[in-house]
Amino acid sequence: MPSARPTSSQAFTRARRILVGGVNSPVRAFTAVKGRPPFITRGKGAHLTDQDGRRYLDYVMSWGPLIHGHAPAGLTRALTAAAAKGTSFGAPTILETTLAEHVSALIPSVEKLRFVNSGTEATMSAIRVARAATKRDKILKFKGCYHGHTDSLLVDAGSGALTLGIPSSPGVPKGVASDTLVANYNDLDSVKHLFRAHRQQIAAVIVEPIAGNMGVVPPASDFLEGLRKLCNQNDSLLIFDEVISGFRVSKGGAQSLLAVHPDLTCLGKIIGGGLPVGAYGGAAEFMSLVAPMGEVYQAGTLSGNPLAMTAGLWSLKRLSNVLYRRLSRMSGRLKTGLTKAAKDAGVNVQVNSAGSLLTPFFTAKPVNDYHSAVGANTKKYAAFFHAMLDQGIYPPPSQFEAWFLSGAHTDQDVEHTIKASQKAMHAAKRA
Ligand code: KE4
Repeated sequence: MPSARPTSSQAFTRARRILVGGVNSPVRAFTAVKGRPPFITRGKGAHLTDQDGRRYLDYVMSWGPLIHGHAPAGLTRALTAAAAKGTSFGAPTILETTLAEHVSALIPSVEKLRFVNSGTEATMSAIRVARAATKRDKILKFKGCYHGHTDSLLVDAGSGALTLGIPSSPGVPKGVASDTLVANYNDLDSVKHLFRAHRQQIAAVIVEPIAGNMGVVPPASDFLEGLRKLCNQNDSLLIFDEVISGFRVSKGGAQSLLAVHPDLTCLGKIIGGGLPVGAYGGAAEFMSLVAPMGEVYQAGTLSGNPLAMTAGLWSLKRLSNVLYRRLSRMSGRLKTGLTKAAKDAGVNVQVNSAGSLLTPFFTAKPVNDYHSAVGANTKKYAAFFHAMLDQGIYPPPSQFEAWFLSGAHTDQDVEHTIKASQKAMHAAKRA
């Protein structure tokens, strides 16, 4: 008699014996919302199924890569065919060139690029290029922005670091952290102050052009243009971390949507279609500093591997204005519905959104930076989250993350989510 399929809870108990916290990325452990995470057996379209056979409408979507949903049939076919030819060669392939050409055609500021295996590698490498190009050590980031877990950027970080309350991680040497300056998002004066205090010492400003890791916080109208001007005035590079916003908020990412162009761009998530990919790129004058053309060293065993390139190409080729219009329409409807459900339940909620990204903040005040984001009531979010999960809706297990829609979501899914939120808002009210 085959053993009965383990439940999610049994799977979690087993996982915690060998995997740190039972997970391979902290936010998945449900620490912020308490409870035990479902262990997923498959995804299809906009839905997940767990070990217990429960089905969920998914608004995490692997944290952003799956703009076309889980396991689209065409992608599965393309990956199966690619895998049959080999998973990795450690040698160049035309696939890498073709995907790079697609990225550059959609994001023209990326004249030359390098594929890596994660967003962390992309931002880490872009910082290295900026330091080499300017011969300066300091970098400037924003409180609550998350750029992956490289030492110099794990200072006042967002996402999982903010979720777990460790925005500046132990293990980051003081010497490294001292070269990381931190300003406030949407506060140009805080940036001007640091440029004045560290004249000609700042190699680069790195920013999420539309912040997703405090929850969704769009830029104020003058913010990005202001950063562009300050970087020009101070001979510093402007780096857009578009790991979330790239190909998410428009075909050309945030820089195309908002018409502000960085010197370097970091990408990930959607360009891998659910396989591990990152990329960094920008003006050829800067990227030519990278080995083997230049002396800035960066390398990776599986960088540009044929499976990830196949998935990325499949995904980028199917980006269309029709898709973005649909995503924005569904996101707008969801925002309106969540806002009304909160109002009807007498709960203070501010829903921030940008394209198909959104976050319901459980607070009465507008959320436009780190301080207003962390003022949200995480207990109420947790109660809302579990009430949604109990109804088969799977939002991010943290107040400080973005919800992701996909082309696989439907108007009916959105209406179902809004209806479930009416009950979940009452759960938040009681928390
Ligand atoms: P990865 O190293 O996780 O591929 O990418 C790091 C990264 C860089 N820049 C931005 C703007 C990002 O959002 C991320 C990673 N995003 C988180 C979700 N907020 C990944 C989820 C997780 O950490 O498990």
